[in-house]
Amino acid sequence: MTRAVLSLGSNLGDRLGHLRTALATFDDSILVVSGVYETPPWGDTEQPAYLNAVLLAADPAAGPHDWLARARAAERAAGRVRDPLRRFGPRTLDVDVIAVWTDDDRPVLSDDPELTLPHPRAHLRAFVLRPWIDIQPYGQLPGHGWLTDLLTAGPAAAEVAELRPRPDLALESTA
Ligand code: PH2
Ligand code: MG
Ligand code: MG
Repeated sequence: MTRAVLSLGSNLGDRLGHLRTALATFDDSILVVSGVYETPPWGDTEQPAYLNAVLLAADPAAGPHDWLARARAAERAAGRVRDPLRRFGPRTLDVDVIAVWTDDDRPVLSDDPELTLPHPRAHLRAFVLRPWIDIQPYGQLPGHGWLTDLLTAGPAAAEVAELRPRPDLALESTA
């Protein structure tokens, strides 16, 4: 059994539809889904705004790499085409595995370049931390501490005000 926090992002085409494709892929394993936020592009600023959300999922049979395989399946289902020259460029759907915990509540740590855990840039990204705290107010990012601290004093704190909640675009959980 593992639990995972997954970050969803889309800035091409039917953005909300692509986030829903991700929800359909994780389906029964979804425990809770955050609100949707409209967020300015991070890392590569010459691209449209993103819709971002975060979900918490659990599965008795899934190991860390199974979460990654499902994330990639969701991206394929949304017609994602990778541009090797634009690492942080636009995409129909990006699903990132942010952190994974075992059933005895230990965070999984991994420096595998295919799946680094926790996600090495999560602590820098308001578009991950802000939706995440919606669903886990007392959550911690392994290795970086409380989400509340990261959002008020960490490198992402300055960007929080630039995110726009989109309550008009709620993602219903399929659970
Ligand atoms: N994803 C990226 C690059 N930049 N910016 C925002 N606002 N949201 C994203 O999901 C995002 C990004 C590459 O993974
Ligand atoms: Mg990403
Ligand atoms: Mg990704």
